[in-house]
Amino acid sequence: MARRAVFLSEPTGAAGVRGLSALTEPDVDEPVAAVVDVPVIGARGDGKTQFIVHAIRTLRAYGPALAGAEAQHHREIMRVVLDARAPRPDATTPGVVPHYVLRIRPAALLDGLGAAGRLRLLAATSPLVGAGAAVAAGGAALGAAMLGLGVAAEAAAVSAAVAAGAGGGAMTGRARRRLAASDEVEVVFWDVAGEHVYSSSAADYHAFLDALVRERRRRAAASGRRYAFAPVLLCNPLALGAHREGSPYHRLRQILPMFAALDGAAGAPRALVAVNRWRVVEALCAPDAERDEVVAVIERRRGEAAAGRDPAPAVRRDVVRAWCRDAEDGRDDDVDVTHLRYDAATRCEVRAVGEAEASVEATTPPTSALEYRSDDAPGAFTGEARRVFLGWLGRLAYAGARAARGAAGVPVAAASATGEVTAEDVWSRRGRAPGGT
Ligand SMILES: Nc1nc2c(ncn2[C@@H]2O[C@H](COP(=O)(O)OP(=O)(O)OP(=O)(O)O)[C@@H](O)[C@H]2O)c(=O)[nH]1
Ligand SMILES: [Mg+2]
Repeated sequence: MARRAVFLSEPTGAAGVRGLSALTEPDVDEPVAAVVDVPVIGARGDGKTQFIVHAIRTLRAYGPALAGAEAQHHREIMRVVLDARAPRPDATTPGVVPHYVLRIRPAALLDGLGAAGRLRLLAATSPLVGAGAAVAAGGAALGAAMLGLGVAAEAAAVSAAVAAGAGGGAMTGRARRRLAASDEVEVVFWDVAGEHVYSSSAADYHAFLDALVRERRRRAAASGRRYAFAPVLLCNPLALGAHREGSPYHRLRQILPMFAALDGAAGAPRALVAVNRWRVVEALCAPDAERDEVVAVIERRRGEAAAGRDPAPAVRRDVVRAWCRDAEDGRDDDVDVTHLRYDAATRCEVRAVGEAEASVEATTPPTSALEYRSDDAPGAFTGEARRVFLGWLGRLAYAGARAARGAAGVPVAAASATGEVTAEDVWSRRGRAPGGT
Protein backbone atom coordinates (compact mmCIF):
# COMPACT_ATOMS: atom_id res chain seq x y z
CA MET A 1 0.00 0.00 0.00
CA ALA A 2 2.92 2.33 -0.68
CA ARG A 3 2.25 5.89 -1.71
CA ARG A 4 4.55 8.65 -2.81
CA ALA A 5 4.37 12.41 -3.15
CA VAL A 6 3.46 13.85 -6.54
CA PHE A 7 5.00 17.30 -5.91
CA LEU A 8 7.97 18.09 -3.69
CA SER A 9 6.67 21.60 -3.06
CA GLU A 10 3.90 23.89 -4.30
CA PRO A 11 4.39 24.77 -7.98
CA THR A 12 5.39 28.37 -8.41
CA GLY A 13 2.93 29.23 -11.23
CA ALA A 14 -0.17 29.17 -9.03
CA ALA A 15 0.81 32.25 -7.02
CA GLY A 16 -0.34 31.48 -3.52
CA VAL A 17 -2.91 28.75 -4.22
CA ARG A 18 -1.78 25.78 -2.17
CA GLY A 19 -2.64 22.12 -1.85
CA LEU A 20 -0.53 20.18 -4.35
CA SER A 21 2.39 19.44 -2.05
CA ALA A 22 0.09 17.31 0.12
CA LEU A 23 -0.91 15.10 -2.82
CA THR A 24 0.27 11.51 -2.97
CA GLU A 25 -0.37 8.79 -5.53
CA PRO A 26 -0.25 5.00 -5.41
CA ASP A 27 3.17 3.58 -6.13
CA VAL A 28 3.57 2.24 -9.67
CA ASP A 29 3.33 -1.38 -8.60
CA GLU A 30 0.02 -0.81 -6.77
CA PRO A 31 -2.94 -2.46 -8.55
CA VAL A 32 -4.71 0.77 -9.53
CA ALA A 33 -6.10 0.91 -13.06
CA ALA A 34 -6.70 4.65 -13.32
CA VAL A 35 -6.43 7.90 -11.40
CA VAL A 36 -9.21 10.46 -11.83
CA ASP A 37 -9.09 14.07 -10.59
CA VAL A 38 -12.45 15.76 -10.03
CA PRO A 39 -12.36 19.41 -8.92
CA VAL A 40 -15.71 20.24 -7.28
CA ILE A 41 -16.35 23.94 -7.86
CA GLY A 42 -19.08 25.97 -6.19
CA ALA A 43 -19.63 29.21 -4.33
CA ARG A 44 -19.84 29.41 -0.53
CA GLY A 45 -22.52 27.11 0.87
CA ASP A 46 -23.66 25.89 -2.56
CA GLY A 47 -23.28 22.23 -1.56
CA LYS A 48 -19.73 21.10 -2.45
CA THR A 49 -19.21 19.05 0.71
CA GLN A 50 -22.70 17.61 0.45
CA PHE A 51 -22.03 16.57 -3.16
CA ILE A 52 -18.75 14.87 -2.20
CA VAL A 53 -20.28 12.94 0.71
CA HIS A 54 -23.16 11.78 -1.51
CA ALA A 55 -20.67 10.69 -4.16
CA ILE A 56 -18.65 8.73 -1.58
CA ARG A 57 -21.77 6.96 -0.30
CA THR A 58 -23.02 6.21 -3.81
CA LEU A 59 -19.65 4.78 -4.84
CA ARG A 60 -19.17 2.86 -1.58
CA ALA A 61 -15.74 4.41 -1.78
CA TYR A 62 -13.06 3.87 0.84
CA GLY A 63 -9.72 5.47 1.57
CA PRO A 64 -6.35 3.91 0.83
CA ALA A 65 -3.71 4.03 3.57
CA LEU A 66 -3.04 7.76 3.83
CA ALA A 67 -0.86 9.89 6.08
CA GLY A 68 -0.53 13.52 7.14
CA ALA A 69 -2.94 16.12 5.70
CA GLU A 70 -4.57 13.58 3.38
CA ALA A 71 -5.38 11.28 6.30
CA GLN A 72 -6.82 14.21 8.26
CA HIS A 73 -9.04 15.36 5.36
CA HIS A 74 -10.16 11.81 4.86
CA ARG A 75 -11.16 11.44 8.52
CA GLU A 76 -13.10 14.73 8.40
CA ILE A 77 -15.08 13.85 5.31
CA MET A 78 -15.77 10.27 6.43
CA ARG A 79 -17.21 11.63 9.66
CA VAL A 80 -19.87 13.47 7.61
CA VAL A 81 -20.32 10.50 5.25
CA LEU A 82 -21.25 8.27 8.18
CA ASP A 83 -23.03 10.84 10.35
CA ALA A 84 -24.90 13.43 8.31
CA ARG A 85 -25.21 15.72 11.34
CA ALA A 86 -21.53 15.70 12.20
CA PRO A 87 -19.78 19.07 11.98
CA ARG A 88 -18.73 19.74 8.41
CA PRO A 89 -15.11 20.35 7.48
CA ASP A 90 -14.47 24.11 7.69
CA ALA A 91 -15.37 26.16 4.63
CA THR A 92 -12.39 26.25 2.34
CA THR A 93 -9.98 29.01 3.25
CA PRO A 94 -8.90 31.33 0.44
CA GLY A 95 -5.93 30.01 -1.46
CA VAL A 96 -6.13 26.43 -0.16
CA VAL A 97 -7.56 23.52 -2.14
CA PRO A 98 -8.07 20.47 0.08
CA HIS A 99 -8.51 17.09 -1.55
CA TYR A 100 -10.04 13.74 -0.68
CA VAL A 101 -8.45 10.53 -1.95
CA LEU A 102 -10.80 7.58 -2.46
CA ARG A 103 -10.80 4.17 -4.06
CA ILE A 104 -13.68 2.62 -5.92
CA ARG A 105 -14.18 -0.97 -6.93
CA PRO A 106 -15.24 -1.43 -10.54
CA ALA A 107 -17.97 -3.84 -9.43
CA ALA A 108 -19.60 -1.07 -7.34
CA LEU A 109 -19.71 1.15 -10.41
CA LEU A 110 -21.15 -1.55 -12.66
CA ASP A 111 -23.75 -2.70 -10.13
CA GLY A 112 -25.15 0.79 -9.71
CA LEU A 113 -25.67 1.43 -13.40
CA GLY A 114 -28.92 0.56 -15.14
CA ALA A 115 -28.84 -2.09 -17.88
CA ALA A 116 -28.48 0.51 -20.64
CA GLY A 117 -25.72 2.41 -18.82
CA ARG A 118 -23.86 -0.82 -18.11
CA LEU A 119 -24.00 -1.83 -21.75
CA ARG A 120 -22.83 1.63 -22.79
CA LEU A 121 -19.87 1.45 -20.44
CA LEU A 122 -18.97 -2.08 -21.49
CA ALA A 123 -19.27 -1.18 -25.17
CA ALA A 124 -16.94 1.78 -24.61
CA THR A 125 -14.37 -0.27 -22.73
CA SER A 126 -14.41 -3.75 -24.16
CA PRO A 127 -13.65 -5.06 -27.62
CA LEU A 128 -15.61 -8.14 -26.52
CA VAL A 129 -18.85 -6.20 -26.49
CA GLY A 130 -18.03 -4.81 -29.89
CA ALA A 131 -17.61 -8.42 -30.93
CA GLY A 132 -20.98 -9.15 -29.30
CA ALA A 133 -22.54 -6.55 -31.58
CA ALA A 134 -20.91 -8.32 -34.53
CA VAL A 135 -22.41 -11.61 -33.35
CA ALA A 136 -25.80 -9.91 -33.16
CA ALA A 137 -25.33 -8.73 -36.72
CA GLY A 138 -24.37 -12.30 -37.61
CA GLY A 139 -27.65 -13.54 -36.11
CA ALA A 140 -29.56 -11.12 -38.27
CA ALA A 141 -27.67 -12.37 -41.34
CA LEU A 142 -28.52 -15.96 -40.39
CA GLY A 143 -32.20 -15.04 -40.19
CA ALA A 144 -32.03 -13.42 -43.60
CA ALA A 145 -30.31 -16.48 -45.07
CA MET A 146 -32.97 -18.81 -43.62
CA LEU A 147 -35.66 -16.64 -45.14
CA GLY A 148 -33.88 -16.87 -48.47
CA LEU A 149 -33.90 -20.67 -48.18
CA GLY A 150 -37.67 -20.60 -47.74
CA VAL A 151 -37.80 -21.13 -43.96
CA ALA A 152 -40.94 -19.54 -42.49
CA ALA A 153 -40.42 -15.86 -41.55
CA GLU A 154 -41.35 -16.40 -37.90
CA ALA A 155 -38.94 -19.29 -37.43
CA ALA A 156 -36.19 -17.32 -39.14
CA ALA A 157 -36.77 -14.33 -36.88
CA VAL A 158 -36.70 -16.50 -33.76
CA SER A 159 -33.47 -18.19 -34.86
CA ALA A 160 -31.88 -14.82 -35.57
CA ALA A 161 -32.95 -13.43 -32.20
CA VAL A 162 -31.73 -16.53 -30.32
CA ALA A 163 -28.36 -16.47 -32.10
CA ALA A 164 -27.92 -12.74 -31.58
CA GLY A 165 -29.11 -12.81 -27.97
CA ALA A 166 -26.97 -15.79 -26.97
CA GLY A 167 -23.86 -14.42 -28.63
CA GLY A 168 -24.31 -10.86 -27.41
CA GLY A 169 -25.28 -11.95 -23.89
CA ALA A 170 -22.24 -14.20 -23.54
CA MET A 171 -19.87 -11.49 -24.76
CA THR A 172 -21.41 -8.88 -22.47
CA GLY A 173 -21.29 -11.26 -19.50
CA ARG A 174 -17.59 -11.92 -20.08
CA ALA A 175 -16.84 -8.23 -20.49
CA ARG A 176 -18.72 -7.45 -17.31
CA ARG A 177 -16.86 -10.08 -15.29
CA ARG A 178 -13.55 -8.84 -16.66
CA LEU A 179 -14.24 -5.22 -15.76
CA ALA A 180 -15.65 -6.12 -12.33
CA ALA A 181 -12.48 -8.08 -11.53
CA SER A 182 -10.10 -5.40 -12.80
CA ASP A 183 -7.99 -3.08 -10.63
CA GLU A 184 -9.57 -0.30 -8.61
CA VAL A 185 -9.86 3.34 -9.61
CA GLU A 186 -8.45 6.13 -7.45
CA VAL A 187 -10.70 9.20 -7.46
CA VAL A 188 -9.49 12.46 -5.96
CA PHE A 189 -12.09 15.15 -5.22
CA TRP A 190 -10.68 18.68 -4.98
CA ASP A 191 -12.78 21.12 -2.94
CA VAL A 192 -12.53 24.36 -4.93
CA ALA A 193 -14.09 27.45 -3.32
CA GLY A 194 -15.82 29.06 -6.29
CA GLU A 195 -16.20 32.44 -4.62
CA HIS A 196 -12.41 32.74 -4.80
CA VAL A 197 -12.31 31.42 -8.36
CA TYR A 198 -14.57 34.08 -9.82
CA SER A 199 -12.90 36.82 -7.85
CA SER A 200 -9.44 38.03 -8.71
CA SER A 201 -7.78 34.63 -8.24
CA ALA A 202 -9.29 32.76 -11.19
CA ALA A 203 -5.97 32.63 -13.04
CA ASP A 204 -4.20 31.24 -9.97
CA TYR A 205 -6.75 28.45 -9.54
CA HIS A 206 -6.50 27.70 -13.23
CA ALA A 207 -2.69 27.53 -12.98
CA PHE A 208 -3.01 25.29 -9.91
CA LEU A 209 -5.19 22.75 -11.72
CA ASP A 210 -3.06 23.06 -14.86
CA ALA A 211 0.04 22.10 -12.85
CA LEU A 212 -1.87 19.15 -11.41
CA VAL A 213 -3.02 17.83 -14.80
CA ARG A 214 0.40 18.26 -16.44
CA GLU A 215 2.18 16.35 -13.72
CA ARG A 216 -0.45 13.58 -13.63
CA ARG A 217 -0.25 13.23 -17.42
CA ARG A 218 3.51 13.05 -17.33
CA ARG A 219 3.31 10.28 -14.80
CA ALA A 220 0.57 8.45 -16.73
CA ALA A 221 2.75 8.59 -19.83
CA ALA A 222 5.55 6.84 -18.02
CA SER A 223 3.61 4.34 -15.98
CA GLY A 224 0.92 3.30 -18.46
CA ARG A 225 -1.69 3.91 -15.75
CA ARG A 226 -4.71 5.73 -17.12
CA TYR A 227 -5.63 9.24 -16.09
CA ALA A 228 -8.69 11.47 -16.44
CA PHE A 229 -9.72 14.92 -15.26
CA ALA A 230 -13.13 16.61 -15.31
CA PRO A 231 -14.69 19.33 -13.16
CA VAL A 232 -18.03 19.31 -11.34
CA LEU A 233 -19.82 22.66 -11.06
CA LEU A 234 -22.41 23.02 -8.31
CA CYS A 235 -25.66 24.75 -9.21
CA ASN A 236 -27.62 25.82 -6.13
CA PRO A 237 -31.02 27.05 -7.40
CA LEU A 238 -31.44 29.30 -4.36
CA ALA A 239 -28.37 31.32 -5.33
CA LEU A 240 -29.40 32.10 -8.90
CA GLY A 241 -31.07 35.43 -8.15
CA ALA A 242 -33.51 37.34 -10.33
CA HIS A 243 -31.46 37.67 -13.51
CA ARG A 244 -30.31 34.98 -15.85
CA GLU A 245 -26.81 36.42 -16.00
CA GLY A 246 -24.54 37.79 -13.32
CA SER A 247 -25.03 35.25 -10.51
CA PRO A 248 -21.95 33.48 -9.10
CA TYR A 249 -23.18 30.33 -10.86
CA HIS A 250 -23.43 32.08 -14.20
CA ARG A 251 -19.92 33.47 -13.80
CA LEU A 252 -18.49 30.07 -12.96
CA ARG A 253 -20.49 28.43 -15.74
CA GLN A 254 -18.90 30.80 -18.24
CA ILE A 255 -15.37 29.84 -17.24
CA LEU A 256 -16.15 26.13 -16.79
CA PRO A 257 -14.91 25.26 -20.33
CA MET A 258 -11.51 26.76 -19.46
CA PHE A 259 -11.21 24.35 -16.55
CA ALA A 260 -12.71 21.37 -18.40
CA ALA A 261 -10.25 21.83 -21.27
CA LEU A 262 -7.18 21.55 -19.03
CA ASP A 263 -6.86 17.88 -19.90
CA GLY A 264 -6.38 18.31 -23.62
CA ALA A 265 -5.01 14.78 -24.05
CA ALA A 266 -8.27 12.99 -23.41
CA GLY A 267 -10.50 13.93 -26.35
CA ALA A 268 -13.62 16.02 -25.75
CA PRO A 269 -13.44 17.74 -22.37
CA ARG A 270 -16.20 16.72 -19.97
CA ALA A 271 -17.93 18.42 -17.08
CA LEU A 272 -20.75 17.60 -14.71
CA VAL A 273 -23.21 20.29 -13.60
CA ALA A 274 -24.67 19.17 -10.26
CA VAL A 275 -28.07 20.78 -9.66
CA ASN A 276 -29.09 20.28 -6.03
CA ARG A 277 -32.24 21.12 -3.98
CA TRP A 278 -34.28 19.54 -6.75
CA ARG A 279 -37.60 19.61 -4.86
CA VAL A 280 -37.42 23.39 -4.79
CA VAL A 281 -36.68 23.49 -8.51
CA GLU A 282 -39.78 21.40 -9.18
CA ALA A 283 -41.90 23.68 -7.04
CA LEU A 284 -40.52 26.82 -8.64
CA CYS A 285 -41.10 25.40 -12.12
CA ALA A 286 -44.71 24.34 -11.47
CA PRO A 287 -46.55 24.56 -14.81
CA ASP A 288 -49.28 26.91 -13.57
CA ALA A 289 -46.88 29.41 -11.95
CA GLU A 290 -46.20 32.90 -13.29
CA ARG A 291 -42.73 32.47 -14.80
CA ASP A 292 -41.60 36.00 -14.21
CA GLU A 293 -42.43 35.92 -10.51
CA VAL A 294 -39.68 36.48 -7.92
CA VAL A 295 -40.05 34.08 -4.99
CA ALA A 296 -38.35 34.13 -1.61
CA VAL A 297 -37.33 30.64 -0.45
CA ILE A 298 -36.98 30.06 3.26
CA GLU A 299 -34.76 27.04 3.81
CA ARG A 300 -35.28 25.16 7.08
CA ARG A 301 -33.67 22.13 8.62
CA ARG A 302 -36.01 20.22 10.88
CA GLY A 303 -35.06 20.67 14.49
CA GLU A 304 -32.94 23.75 13.80
CA ALA A 305 -33.71 27.03 15.61
CA ALA A 306 -35.25 29.67 13.32
CA ALA A 307 -33.81 32.68 15.11
CA GLY A 308 -30.90 34.70 13.79
CA ARG A 309 -31.37 33.50 10.23
CA ASP A 310 -30.08 35.41 7.22
CA PRO A 311 -32.60 37.03 4.88
CA ALA A 312 -34.15 34.43 2.62
CA PRO A 313 -32.75 34.33 -0.91
CA ALA A 314 -35.11 35.43 -3.68
CA VAL A 315 -35.09 33.85 -7.13
CA ARG A 316 -37.02 34.39 -10.35
CA ARG A 317 -38.88 31.27 -11.42
CA ASP A 318 -37.79 31.63 -15.03
CA VAL A 319 -34.11 31.87 -14.12
CA VAL A 320 -34.30 28.64 -12.10
CA ARG A 321 -36.18 26.97 -14.95
CA ALA A 322 -33.53 27.96 -17.50
CA TRP A 323 -30.42 26.90 -15.53
CA CYS A 324 -31.72 23.95 -13.54
CA ARG A 325 -34.57 22.34 -15.46
CA ASP A 326 -34.24 23.21 -19.14
CA ALA A 327 -30.44 23.07 -19.49
CA GLU A 328 -29.74 20.01 -21.62
CA ASP A 329 -26.93 17.51 -21.76
CA GLY A 330 -24.61 17.64 -24.74
CA ARG A 331 -21.81 19.59 -26.36
CA ASP A 332 -21.64 23.17 -25.20
CA ASP A 333 -18.68 25.29 -26.15
CA ASP A 334 -16.83 22.08 -27.07
CA VAL A 335 -17.42 20.62 -23.61
CA ASP A 336 -19.47 17.47 -23.13
CA VAL A 337 -21.78 18.65 -20.32
CA THR A 338 -23.88 16.24 -18.23
CA HIS A 339 -26.49 17.44 -15.70
CA LEU A 340 -27.05 15.65 -12.42
CA ARG A 341 -30.27 16.59 -10.61
CA TYR A 342 -30.76 15.54 -6.99
CA ASP A 343 -31.82 16.48 -3.52
CA ALA A 344 -29.06 15.89 -1.01
CA ALA A 345 -31.47 15.70 1.93
CA THR A 346 -34.44 13.62 3.04
CA ARG A 347 -38.09 14.34 3.86
CA CYS A 348 -37.99 17.40 1.60
CA GLU A 349 -41.22 19.41 1.66
CA VAL A 350 -42.07 22.65 -0.07
CA ARG A 351 -45.09 24.79 0.86
CA ALA A 352 -46.28 28.29 0.10
CA VAL A 353 -46.01 30.71 3.02
CA GLY A 354 -46.80 34.39 3.60
CA GLU A 355 -44.22 36.61 2.03
CA ALA A 356 -43.91 38.48 5.32
CA GLU A 357 -42.34 35.35 6.85
CA ALA A 358 -39.41 35.64 4.52
CA SER A 359 -37.77 38.69 6.18
CA VAL A 360 -36.41 39.50 2.75
CA GLU A 361 -33.89 42.15 1.99
CA ALA A 362 -33.39 41.21 -1.63
CA THR A 363 -32.69 43.77 -4.32
CA THR A 364 -35.71 42.57 -6.29
CA PRO A 365 -38.58 42.28 -3.79
CA PRO A 366 -40.34 38.92 -4.03
CA THR A 367 -44.03 38.65 -4.71
CA SER A 368 -44.45 35.32 -2.95
CA ALA A 369 -42.58 32.95 -0.66
CA LEU A 370 -41.99 29.22 -0.32
CA GLU A 371 -40.74 27.29 2.66
CA TYR A 372 -38.40 24.38 1.90
CA ARG A 373 -38.00 21.99 4.79
CA SER A 374 -35.64 19.06 4.85
CA ASP A 375 -33.54 16.83 7.02
CA ASP A 376 -29.86 15.90 6.88
CA ALA A 377 -29.52 12.14 6.51
CA PRO A 378 -26.72 9.90 5.32
CA GLY A 379 -28.25 9.43 1.87
CA ALA A 380 -26.73 8.64 -1.50
CA PHE A 381 -27.76 9.56 -5.04
CA THR A 382 -30.79 7.46 -5.89
CA GLY A 383 -32.81 6.53 -8.98
CA GLU A 384 -31.97 8.50 -12.09
CA ALA A 385 -29.39 10.65 -10.24
CA ARG A 386 -27.51 7.50 -9.26
CA ARG A 387 -27.45 6.21 -12.83
CA VAL A 388 -26.37 9.58 -14.21
CA PHE A 389 -23.57 10.01 -11.67
CA LEU A 390 -22.19 6.48 -11.98
CA GLY A 391 -22.47 6.57 -15.77
CA TRP A 392 -20.58 9.86 -15.93
CA LEU A 393 -17.81 8.71 -13.60
CA GLY A 394 -17.59 5.29 -15.26
CA ARG A 395 -17.15 6.80 -18.71
CA LEU A 396 -14.59 9.21 -17.32
CA ALA A 397 -12.59 6.50 -15.54
CA TYR A 398 -12.67 3.91 -18.30
CA ALA A 399 -13.52 5.49 -21.62
CA GLY A 400 -12.24 9.01 -20.96
CA ALA A 401 -9.06 8.02 -19.18
CA ARG A 402 -6.01 7.61 -21.36
CA ALA A 403 -2.47 6.73 -20.63
CA ALA A 404 -0.51 8.98 -22.96
CA ARG A 405 1.47 6.11 -24.36
CA GLY A 406 4.01 6.85 -26.97
CA ALA A 407 5.74 9.15 -24.54
CA ALA A 408 8.06 6.33 -23.63
CA GLY A 409 11.28 7.40 -22.10
CA VAL A 410 9.70 9.95 -19.79
CA PRO A 411 10.81 8.74 -16.39
CA VAL A 412 8.48 9.12 -13.43
CA ALA A 413 10.15 11.12 -10.74
CA ALA A 414 9.39 10.41 -7.12
CA ALA A 415 7.95 13.89 -6.88
CA SER A 416 8.14 17.04 -8.90
CA ALA A 417 8.08 20.65 -7.88
CA THR A 418 8.66 22.31 -11.17
CA GLY A 419 7.87 19.84 -13.89
CA GLU A 420 11.55 18.85 -14.05
CA VAL A 421 12.47 15.22 -13.64
CA THR A 422 13.99 14.95 -10.23
CA ALA A 423 14.92 11.40 -9.38
CA GLU A 424 14.30 7.67 -9.26
CA ASP A 425 13.40 5.98 -12.48
CA VAL A 426 10.63 3.72 -11.28
CA TRP A 427 10.94 1.45 -14.27
CA SER A 428 13.95 -0.19 -12.76
CA ARG A 429 11.63 -1.23 -9.90
CA ARG A 430 9.08 -2.69 -12.24
CA GLY A 431 11.65 -4.21 -14.53
CA ARG A 432 9.93 -3.18 -17.73
CA ALA A 433 9.78 -0.35 -20.18
CA PRO A 434 7.27 2.50 -20.02
CA GLY A 435 4.06 1.62 -21.78
CA GLY A 436 4.83 -2.10 -21.58
CA THR A 437 2.54 -4.62 -19.98
N1 LIG B 1 -32.10 20.41 1.38
C1 LIG B 1 -30.93 20.37 0.75
N2 LIG B 1 -29.88 20.90 1.35
C2 LIG B 1 -28.69 20.86 0.72
C3 LIG B 1 -28.53 20.29 -0.57
N3 LIG B 1 -27.22 20.41 -0.94
C4 LIG B 1 -26.60 21.04 0.09
N4 LIG B 1 -27.49 21.31 1.07
C5 LIG B 1 -27.24 21.98 2.36
O1 LIG B 1 -26.61 23.21 2.14
C6 LIG B 1 -25.73 23.51 3.22
C7 LIG B 1 -24.35 23.84 2.66
O2 LIG B 1 -23.85 22.68 2.00
P1 LIG B 1 -22.29 22.31 2.00
O3 LIG B 1 -22.16 21.03 1.25
O4 LIG B 1 -21.71 22.41 3.35
O5 LIG B 1 -21.79 23.51 1.09
P2 LIG B 1 -20.28 23.90 0.71
O6 LIG B 1 -20.32 24.36 -0.70
O7 LIG B 1 -19.37 22.78 1.04
O8 LIG B 1 -20.06 25.11 1.68
P3 LIG B 1 -18.68 25.81 2.16
O9 LIG B 1 -17.66 24.73 2.28
O10 LIG B 1 -19.05 26.43 3.46
O11 LIG B 1 -18.38 26.82 1.10
C8 LIG B 1 -25.71 22.29 4.14
O12 LIG B 1 -26.57 22.53 5.21
C9 LIG B 1 -26.25 21.20 3.24
O13 LIG B 1 -26.91 20.20 3.96
C10 LIG B 1 -29.70 19.73 -1.19
O14 LIG B 1 -29.67 19.21 -2.31
N5 LIG B 1 -30.86 19.80 -0.48
MG1 LIG C 1 -17.66 22.67 2.21
